[in-house]
Amino acid sequence: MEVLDVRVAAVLRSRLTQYARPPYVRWPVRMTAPVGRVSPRCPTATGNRGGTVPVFASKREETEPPCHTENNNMEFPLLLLLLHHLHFALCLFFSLFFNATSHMLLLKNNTSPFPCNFLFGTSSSSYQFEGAFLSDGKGLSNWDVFTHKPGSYTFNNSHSSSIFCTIMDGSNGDIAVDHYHRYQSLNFRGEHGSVWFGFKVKLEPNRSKKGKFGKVNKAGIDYYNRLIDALLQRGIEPFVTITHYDIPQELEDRYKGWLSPKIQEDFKYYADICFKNFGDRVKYWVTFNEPNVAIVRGYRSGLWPPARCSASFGNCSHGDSETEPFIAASNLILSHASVVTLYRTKYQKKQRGRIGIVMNAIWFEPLSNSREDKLAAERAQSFFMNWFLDPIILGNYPEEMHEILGPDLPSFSRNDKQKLKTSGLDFIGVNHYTSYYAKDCIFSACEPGKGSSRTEGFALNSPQINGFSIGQPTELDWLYVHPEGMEKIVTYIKNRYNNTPMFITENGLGTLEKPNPTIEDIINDVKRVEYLSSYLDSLATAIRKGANVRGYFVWSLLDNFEWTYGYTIRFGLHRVDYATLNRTRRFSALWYKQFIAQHTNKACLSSS
Ligand code: GBH
Repeated sequence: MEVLDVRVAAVLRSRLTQYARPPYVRWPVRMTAPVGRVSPRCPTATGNRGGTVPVFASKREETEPPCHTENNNMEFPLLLLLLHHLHFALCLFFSLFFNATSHMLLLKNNTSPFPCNFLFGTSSSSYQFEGAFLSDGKGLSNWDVFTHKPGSYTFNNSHSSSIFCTIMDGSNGDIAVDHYHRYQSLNFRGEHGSVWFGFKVKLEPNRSKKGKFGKVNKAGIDYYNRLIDALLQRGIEPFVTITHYDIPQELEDRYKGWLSPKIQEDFKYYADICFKNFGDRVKYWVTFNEPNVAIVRGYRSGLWPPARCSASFGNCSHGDSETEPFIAASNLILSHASVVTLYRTKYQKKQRGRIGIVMNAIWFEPLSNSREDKLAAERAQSFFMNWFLDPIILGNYPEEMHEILGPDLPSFSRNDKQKLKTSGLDFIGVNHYTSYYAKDCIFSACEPGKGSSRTEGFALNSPQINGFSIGQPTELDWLYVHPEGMEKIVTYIKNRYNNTPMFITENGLGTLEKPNPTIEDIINDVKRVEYLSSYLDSLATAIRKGANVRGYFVWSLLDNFEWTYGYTIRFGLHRVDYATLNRTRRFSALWYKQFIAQHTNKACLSSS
């Protein structure tokens, strides 16, 4: 059966304010906005915090571009972007659906190393795809607010004055690829997912219930129900992430988001709604996407919301890069544990699904053969990935973290430890793109600052050190092609965590597009195919050697909103024209389809 796998984001939409507004308005559509209504422009006045709508201008001015990629003449500038919705984004990963049974059978007479019920698919996320950021009563997420705030990227408007944005191309996810409105044209088969979109679940705040959201937004539930059903009808397995970076802005305003232990209760309440409403059909749940990235960028470098850091780490008005990431992480880890416990005790027996977490996983290669650099590579991993997986799977933080951080590492109470011990996870999701070198900074000298700080375990990590490059550079400064890293990271995780089942939940190559591209430029993405093919090869080697890997999803189905990079970077197997939102299938989509067909064995399908 042909199936696509898509990772869709759904969102819990918490409402801050009642918006009576047209369903979908985008600049330069003329509208007059009453005070308090959202006006989608980034450079709004500061000092408006603490109200119900912290960031937006009270009056819309039609003459100035918003901070999304429009320029004066075109509604969408060249590289633009997509969508995404609300809070606590629920991401669905739709996997290939092979009438899957839960055990792994190796194919007979088949050279393919991929087990016969292996899930192949693609990934997506709600803020990056959905758009419709104010539709159907959706509330504001921290990313809705952040992308409309003033930041350090400068643009000139039509009056030759400057506007300052948080996103490189001045864009945001207000529209993204408009999946919210395009699911009717959902057509995955053969086209590898022309469109789909996530759900919205909206929670209405009810302040009388201390620290909790109140009513659920029915429109949101309905939307995600329609989406899940549409996927299943097409033979696509939904693989759902409850939180892909964004959380309701309200939680930031009310108690500082992840810095407060109160978030554990709200997160559990939200997850319960997801399990209750969708768990009859969703069999793969992910609590968090890349918490290691979200926490580091939110609380150490301050490049993402809530933009907190200390002066030597970035440019923030508040924060403490040496302590807050560890506090936020600890609340997040305990939130994961509560939700796993909830699923296990209330739903799993009946719904028979599995639950895990997704980590960003970089392979850290020692810069030299010295013992010091080898230890540094271990420390880099501990301070990046094991920081989260160790407590969840092994019950406590890595030893190196205790040694280096001392009391700055929050300790787990006896109760917490008990909770961690009984929850755990059913699988580890691995997002792997790149490898970095690691170099010792304890016994040898390193430049002070990011990349070698105490918060990173005194291990300098970077794709290039002292003129040595870990692999072929790409158009993205953070992504170097080093396919061996796939086998190495998968094997590392296998050994450290007792061969817990793994899914490669993201892997892909981002590219830039030249202005006025020809159709050839758009379609002929040979580099992406080479990248994917080499990484899949390396994954195959790890599986042959015994790694328990059960699925692989390409990031991404479509070009989409790439966070700080806005719409300038393209990861899609399908290209999106941001002026029309039309999609064009790239060569890589065809190649991937064939790859899946070759590695799927009919005999296996019927026997499983
Ligand atoms: C994934 O993270 C995300 O889960 C997904 O949402 C995203 O679209 C995808 O990557 C592709 O980017 O600004 O130079 O400091 C992968 C880890 C962490 C890689 C943040 C890019 C920013 C690099 N990402 N990082 S930089």
